[in-house]
Amino acid sequence: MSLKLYGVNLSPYVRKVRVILAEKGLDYEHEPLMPFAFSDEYVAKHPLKKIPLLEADGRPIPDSSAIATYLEGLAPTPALYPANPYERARAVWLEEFADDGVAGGAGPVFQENLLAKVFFNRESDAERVAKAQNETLPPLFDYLEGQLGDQDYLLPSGFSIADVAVGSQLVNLKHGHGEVDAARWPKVAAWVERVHGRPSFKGLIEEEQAGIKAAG
Ligand SMILES: N[C@@H](CCC(=O)N[C@@H](CS)C(=O)NCC(=O)O)C(=O)O
Repeated sequence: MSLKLYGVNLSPYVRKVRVILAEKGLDYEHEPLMPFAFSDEYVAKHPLKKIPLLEADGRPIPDSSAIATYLEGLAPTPALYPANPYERARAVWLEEFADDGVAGGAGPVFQENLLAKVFFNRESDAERVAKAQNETLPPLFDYLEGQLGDQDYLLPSGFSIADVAVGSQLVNLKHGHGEVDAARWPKVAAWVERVHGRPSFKGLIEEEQAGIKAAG
């Protein structure tokens, strides 16, 4: 089985897939494709013109959630989607909460405080950052604080795709010098440290930080 992943490592969706691959101990080739000016050949495989895309023995799988589903079937242990139907539905919901919700807060902070300055050579839009930090993210952190209760991870069954997906978006917040206020959301702040401290995340974060340092 050959696996080839397309997409640059600072994308939270590419990172989500790389964390899954690391958690499952799967080897893969990585093509750090930038999400601009896609070739016709790429668009034929991913008509939404986004990264990531995985090729499994040359067969294309677009979208991080579709890729996650594939990898779970390919390498069922350690399981990242719980077997219990309700827990599994919660895992899929929290994956969506990350990809469609947390991304809307962490993304602007990352784009304005990191990409604008380091990669695009323009001033950051402070108003956009303030809106993300003060309006978009707080209710999402409130929700996560409630989800965690006394648990180490977002689901009672343990580490899952929910932690991978939300944790991956919050790496971009960190890269953009945003943070989870530990005084206001102590459980979320501790959970972020726990998730980002796992070997699967830690290695990637260090690799990305080295790349950012070299670029800036
Ligand atoms: N739902 C998609 C989202 C992927 C996505 O938005 N990727 C961004 C990079 S972080 C992208 O390729 N953007 C290019 C564009 O929107 O033109 C997934 O989970 O794979």
